Amino acid sequence: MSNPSKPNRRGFLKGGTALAGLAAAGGAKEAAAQATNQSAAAKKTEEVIGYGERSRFITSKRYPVAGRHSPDEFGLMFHVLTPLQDSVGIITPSSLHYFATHRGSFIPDIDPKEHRLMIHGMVDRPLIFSVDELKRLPYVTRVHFIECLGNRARAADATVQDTHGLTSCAEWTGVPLSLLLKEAGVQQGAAWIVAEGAEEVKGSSSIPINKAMDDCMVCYAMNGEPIRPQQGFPLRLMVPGFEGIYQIKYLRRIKVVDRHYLTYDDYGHITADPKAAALTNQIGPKSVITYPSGGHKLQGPGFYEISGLAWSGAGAVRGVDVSVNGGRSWQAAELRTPAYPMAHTRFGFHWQWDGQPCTLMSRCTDELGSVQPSRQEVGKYWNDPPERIRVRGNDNTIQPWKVGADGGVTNGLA
Ligand SMILES: Nc1nc2c(c(=O)[nH]1)N[C@H]1C(S)=C(S)[C@@H](COP(=O)(O)O)O[C@H]1N2
Ligand SMILES: [Mo]
Repeated sequence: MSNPSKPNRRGFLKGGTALAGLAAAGGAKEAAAQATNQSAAAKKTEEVIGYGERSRFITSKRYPVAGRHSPDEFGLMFHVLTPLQDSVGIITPSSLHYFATHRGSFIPDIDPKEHRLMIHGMVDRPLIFSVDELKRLPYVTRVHFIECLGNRARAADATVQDTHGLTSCAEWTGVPLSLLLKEAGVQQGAAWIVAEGAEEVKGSSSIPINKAMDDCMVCYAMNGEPIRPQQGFPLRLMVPGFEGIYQIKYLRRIKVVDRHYLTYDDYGHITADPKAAALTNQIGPKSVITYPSGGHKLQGPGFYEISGLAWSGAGAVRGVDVSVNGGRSWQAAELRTPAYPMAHTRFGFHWQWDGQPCTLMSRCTDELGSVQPSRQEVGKYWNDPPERIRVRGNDNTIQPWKVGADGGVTNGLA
């Protein structure tokens, strides 16, 4: 804000520069050169302060899952992993949020002014919203994790980025879906919704109407700014606690229907075995130690603060236990952040390393009292032979990290 009683400081400075330029040489050439310098300076200012960047000494990066390059030779994007080994707190920076496309896709370049969301099907009043119209409505802001069903630890994985990097957590802002559905007037007999994205492969998923009316959000912002294109700009459906594939990006259509629709993307995520099918929509109680984890190196015996993340699709994290002896005994860790429902929660644990080889583990209990299982427990449940345990649905099994006598940390599944 300028103060009208004082001379305009910017105008004053500009005038001064112009006079100085004239006095020095008076040539048109010099004036032109000066103008160029000024616009270069303005551009530099814009670059340096317009939109921030991190220190050049910080190199933490996402990378694609093994064997699936992103972008591939056609420019399609697949699955890209968050560097959880470097994570602190619970918010994943937007630039490091994992991203995934169901079948490989170009990230669409959507003009938000052109974009529309249609709500139709079994409703009294089909509605079409522009992004600006949605932004006029009452909104909520919540912290939620997203996790892909493909987030499963393999013995060959070296780091926690490889074993668990297909989950991230952000602050999401949007309109409650229930508000939009009530506005449209859901008809008797409606049982599901089908949500569809705008990109060329039209990612879509079926969601039960009770979940849609409960806590789903039509989001337009993430971590304090418009959602990034890789995360679904300009609109994304948030289905808290459900596996990633339900969180429809580039949301353009919600159809209210009377049954579960077998969409292109639901296919492959549902199975004829109801026991397994029930495991594929809601993420189970899960946790992982992010420090120290695979690839870290401890600098000799002494004090270390074990740090990790815990989450559950069923609600808030109630507690986390840590074992420093491969699961023979467990001790309660401290929760270091608020335990928001369906959000990553940071835990910490004081540890004196005696220099002996050992195995570190963490185990989450959620607000329902459900406890994260070990791989052995899951294998027993499915009657798998111990050497060939196959985790069906969401892999929420306990992750062991082995600490060697040299302080090197490796995957305990290997
Ligand atoms: N429109 C659309 N929405 C989508 C997808 C997609 O390919 N298209 N991929 C889904 C999958 S498989 C996951 S795991 C999550 C990933 O969300 P993110 O890319 O923001 O991390 O988005 C889901 N929503
Ligand atoms: Mo996914």
